Amino acid sequence: MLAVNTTSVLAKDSQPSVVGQATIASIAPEYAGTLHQKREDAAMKKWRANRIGQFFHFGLYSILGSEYKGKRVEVGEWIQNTQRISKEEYSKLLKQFNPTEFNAAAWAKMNKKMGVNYMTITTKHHDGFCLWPSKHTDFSVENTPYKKDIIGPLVKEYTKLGIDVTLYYSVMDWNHPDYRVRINSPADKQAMERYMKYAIAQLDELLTRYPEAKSIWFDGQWDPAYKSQPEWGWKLEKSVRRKHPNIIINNRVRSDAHANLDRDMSGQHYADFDSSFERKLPSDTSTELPKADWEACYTIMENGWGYSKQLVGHLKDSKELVEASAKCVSRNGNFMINFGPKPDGTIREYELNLAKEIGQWMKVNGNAFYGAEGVPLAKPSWGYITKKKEKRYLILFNKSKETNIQVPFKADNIVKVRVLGAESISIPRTVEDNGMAQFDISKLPQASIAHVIELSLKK
Ligand code: JFZ
Repeated sequence: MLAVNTTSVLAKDSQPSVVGQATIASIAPEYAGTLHQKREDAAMKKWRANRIGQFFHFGLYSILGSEYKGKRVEVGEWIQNTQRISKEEYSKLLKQFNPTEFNAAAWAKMNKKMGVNYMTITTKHHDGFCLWPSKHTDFSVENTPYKKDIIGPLVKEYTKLGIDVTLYYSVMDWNHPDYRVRINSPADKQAMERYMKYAIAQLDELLTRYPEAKSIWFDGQWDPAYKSQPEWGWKLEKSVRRKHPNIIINNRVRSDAHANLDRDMSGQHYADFDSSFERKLPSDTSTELPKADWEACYTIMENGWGYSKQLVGHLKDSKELVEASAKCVSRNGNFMINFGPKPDGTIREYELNLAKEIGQWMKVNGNAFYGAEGVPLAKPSWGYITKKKEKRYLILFNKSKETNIQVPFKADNIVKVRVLGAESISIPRTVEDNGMAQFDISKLPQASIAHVIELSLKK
């Protein structure tokens, strides 16, 4: 047995290096970032208008619940790697995967009520286990006691409720015999080339089985072998686009000829949108809006994405998640909230409660996000501003600190002011010397999450 090529590196060990000054011309053109401006076709416009999404990490690791041999690990879906569990040992979990309570319609309904417009599911995470019965491998749901496809029912039920489905696919694969972390010999290169054919065939299979899918969310592109051969990711991306011309692909799909991840050496990101804002959001000190489409994702726990039996450390609550959503939309980004379902296929109480609280808020205030975008203004102290046509939405998070808020719009231009869900509350206005509006919000009761004041501006 080879001792090498078994341990993938963690993403944070290989952050993208952006040179910044290089020109596109100095990069092998086919491997350069493709996005010099936003895609404006209908599919991309829909993706952008969706704004709020749901993420699920579900797989064999869910069975372990972030614990191995009595020890808790922080990142459940990485447990095979961090606990050095052999392939043989890990694949024994196949015989235990039996989410008898899994109910795709119930998940979809829960997310519909939560007010999310798209959903991303891990069809295959880094461990290589496939949640659909892939004809290209035995390492799938088909060879578990459960036997049945998980992806098909999800695609069907979510699509039925008008929620777009994104298929997450990890390039990194700790199970496939041909996958290589590093290329140390011509044989390694050949093996990895066979693996790339496997990945292309699997993506073709996914898009054949689930043509309703709107997007592919790639991940795990940072191992040295994959990122050192830019043509591999490039071919993967091309093959997906050939199969499904409208598909939307995130930038974790490939590298340039200099092994730069996420963005090429000129700072141009790959594919259709930038998904490298993970567990972190862009700085809000700038008034300029990002030029490219982007998406951030948060998990409820500090770091883990797959199920954890114990919920420890800082857990995000509905207010923190809505605030992160507001921040993303106010900077023209999308936001995805991750849940880690239990091994029986149900969603834990904590996450169901979050979904409920967020849903109650979205029902009243979701218009401030759906189809909305940011304004190129400094972030106000009291919260965030979004816009949609002639409407402006003031999303107030820090009300307790202020009774009067500065509104960065001319008082003369504001034709109507209303508090969403509390239309009877009046918001007295004054005009500042420079003509800008100031609102007295002292009559607004304390909100459990945030109040939204909708302004209609003159057309
Ligand atoms: C990746 C996965 O390794 C992880 O298990 C999870 O699926 C998450 C959504 O994506 O983790 C990453 C990827 C990129 C960074 C950090 C963690 N990054 O760019 O900082």
